[in-house]
Amino acid sequence: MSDTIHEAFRRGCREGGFDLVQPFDPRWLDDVDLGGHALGAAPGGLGFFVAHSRALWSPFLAQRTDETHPLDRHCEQVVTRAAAGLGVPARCFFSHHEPHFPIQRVAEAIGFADLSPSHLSLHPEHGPWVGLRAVVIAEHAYAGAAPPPLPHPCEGCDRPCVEALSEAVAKAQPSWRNWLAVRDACPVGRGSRYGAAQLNYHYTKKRRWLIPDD
Ligand code: B12
Repeated sequence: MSDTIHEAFRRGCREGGFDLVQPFDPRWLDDVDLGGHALGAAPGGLGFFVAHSRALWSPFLAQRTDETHPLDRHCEQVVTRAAAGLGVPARCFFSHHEPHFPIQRVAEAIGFADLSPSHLSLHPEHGPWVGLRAVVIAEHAYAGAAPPPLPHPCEGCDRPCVEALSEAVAKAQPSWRNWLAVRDACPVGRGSRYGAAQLNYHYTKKRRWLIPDD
């Protein structure tokens, strides 16, 4: 049953471009400060962490609607639909909603992504080239293993991201290229860097970049 519920949810997310879905036990968050957000999980609930790599881009372009914030809306639609398909009550927490849900803390606690000194979450394979989008808490038993062991790639790294971050925050108004420099400084997951269109859209939100990557 649990495998089926995992697979159905994962499939729904993957079809929308959210290729990184990790089930977890909400009890792993018992000691995490969620900044006042209440998960409302009954003991024994089932959590899903929803994120994406560069794999998001094509499905998003194909499915997007003509909204002011097309990516946020796309995320809400895909995740809400996948959650409804679980067939049990479920709550969705989106990283773009305010007050902000501390999704990076959750990512670390469930073994999804380590936190770097530049405040970026590093996925073991994709490094900082992931978007963290939603957490879903369902009324269903979690039947998996303990959190996966998380590599700590910043240990033993020269941490070039710290200098890049200092340069960004030293500016009264950092440009998107300053923020991009922080991500580019990280040696982890360089092969997963977003393509030109996805990258430009993520950083500038200019609609002219809503085009396929080569
Ligand atoms: C507000 C915000 C920002 C603010 C940060 C200001 C601040 N003081 O927090 C600004 C505008 C500067 C920013 C910039 C960027 N952000 Co931003 N941001 C957010 C957002 C929406 C909320 C953060 C928050 O308040 N969390 C709640 C608090 C309670 O959590 P927290 O654990 O205490 O704090 C974390 C963050 O706030 C952050 N943080 C805390 N203080 C500071 C100070 C500075 C200078 C920065 C840069 C970050 C930062 O790090 C903490 C973890 O270490 C999150 C999504 C989310 N819900 O988390 C995305 C998020 C953290 N951002 C993200 C990204 C990608 C970026 C940018 C690269 C630009 C972009 N949007 O593409 C840049 C550069 C980031 C960097 N580290 O280099 C991604 C990170 C993905 C990843 N792999 O880690 C997130 C998760 C959004 C997403 N959809 O994936 N961001």
